[in-house]
Amino acid sequence: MDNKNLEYFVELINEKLHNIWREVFTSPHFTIKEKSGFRDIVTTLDIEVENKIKDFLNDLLPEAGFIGEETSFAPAEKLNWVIDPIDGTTNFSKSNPHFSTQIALTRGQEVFMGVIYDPNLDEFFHAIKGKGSYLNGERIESSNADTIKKASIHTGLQYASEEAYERQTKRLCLAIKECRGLRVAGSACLDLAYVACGRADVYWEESIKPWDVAAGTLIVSEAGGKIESCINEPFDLYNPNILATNGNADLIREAKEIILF
Ligand code: LIP
Repeated sequence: MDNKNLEYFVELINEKLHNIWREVFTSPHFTIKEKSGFRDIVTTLDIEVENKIKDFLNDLLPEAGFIGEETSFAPAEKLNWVIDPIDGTTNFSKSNPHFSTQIALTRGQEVFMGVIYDPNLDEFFHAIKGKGSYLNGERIESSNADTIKKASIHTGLQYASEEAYERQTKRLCLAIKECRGLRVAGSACLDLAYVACGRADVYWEESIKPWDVAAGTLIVSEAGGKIESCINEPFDLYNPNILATNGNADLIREAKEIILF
């Protein structure tokens, strides 16, 4: 994948996402449906935004497939756009301004480029593999926090089993005692973007989706951070149980003591 093309794609996607959200904010009407349960909802705007993004990306790169939270799941081994139109849908549905749009270009476990756009703060995070991470065009780097006592930790409350629930509640209890701050903000994409720019130092979450993490894994890695699994197995982009850190070995060791017990 040619970097010149990827830089051009980032520019066009930046402009397109600004235009889409300008339209949404002028006519923010939507209805809500439950998907797999009371905690997993979708609004009519999620679907509308995802379809607008897919139409735009299809013109940009017709040979790429789509893995979109609301409308499609192409084979992972293909070249795919991975899309979360509104990450933090619960926040969005309650006019909580902490949400984002995520787009990544992937093939298998490889992420070539990723963008995360926060339309409320007008913050556009992006990375191209091997070219660093940026916030509104300015280079960003993960923090230099070297101990959990200096760390602001983000997490989410997804769990897929009673065993995972027990694991997560134990982690939360340990983190409360050990870290400087603990946040459950409701957008995995922004949790990852914040690790990349130093607003957070650690983020973990189990049982989330490729569209919650694809762009963020690249943006964190290109900012000097590290992406691993928060359970004892290799990280899998298509079945993510994620642990993102600022890359500091001492912090990672201490974080794993409360996360990977
Ligand atoms: C959300 C994630 C968040 C997780 C929520 C939800 P969505 O994504 O970003 O981290 O804890 O349960 O999955 O569904 O709002 O796009």
